[in-house]
Amino acid sequence: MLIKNARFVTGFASGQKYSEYAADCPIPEICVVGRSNVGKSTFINMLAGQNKLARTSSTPGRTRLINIFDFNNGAFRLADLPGYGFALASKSEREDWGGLIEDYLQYSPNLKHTLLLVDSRHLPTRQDVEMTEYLYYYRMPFTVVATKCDKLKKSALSRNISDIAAALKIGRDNVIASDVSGLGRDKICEKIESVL
Ligand SMILES: Nc1nc2c(ncn2[C@@H]2O[C@H](COP(=O)(O)OP(=O)(O)OP(=O)(O)O)[C@@H](O)[C@H]2O)c(=O)[nH]1
Ligand SMILES: [Mg+2]
Repeated sequence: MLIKNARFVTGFASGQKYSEYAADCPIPEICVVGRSNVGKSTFINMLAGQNKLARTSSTPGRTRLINIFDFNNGAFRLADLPGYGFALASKSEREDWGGLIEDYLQYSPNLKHTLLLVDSRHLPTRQDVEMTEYLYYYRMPFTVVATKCDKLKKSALSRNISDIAAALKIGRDNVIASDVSGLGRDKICEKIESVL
């Protein structure tokens, strides 16, 4: 799968609005989930080959909506979701975001696959583990993507990928190493192709 073009479609503040909309345009969708600041929006830009498609920020809590991006003129869509576990958000906001992520996962009619992003420098958080348990429970296929690999030396990266896979109880081959410079792009594109 070669990515030829990408564009922002629209953002949704409620799971219900989103699912009404999505039911009317059955384009296969892949979502990007993970903790706040892990690099979800940066990852989407990296795949698209565009710097400013999805808004990124060094401050956690940038993405607050379900943002939908169209790739290759309707071949598939990516959903950029708000991050979880942002400690500085007010309690109601934190709960809202959790709600929005879960609403998306439960009610997205076109969801085919989930990309769970984790930080390559750290072991998965409790919420990352809960997310994998959630996806297993609902039998939703997913792939783990380790972000920010440019920040690690090769030997540390290899060790961390093994540790992340073990912590999430998945095979090492199910963790794709990625970074903003394009590492992992080909593997992700292959994965998307196999999902479609
Ligand atoms: N060095 C490096 N920095 C990265 C990489 N990916 C993301 N970042 C940085 O990490 C910060 C967060 O990136 P975002 O893409 O906004 O993260 P997000 O997961 O969308 O965050 P929320 O929308 O708040 O949930 C930004 O300062 C990015 O520049 C990467 O591969 N390498
Ligand atoms: Mg974001």
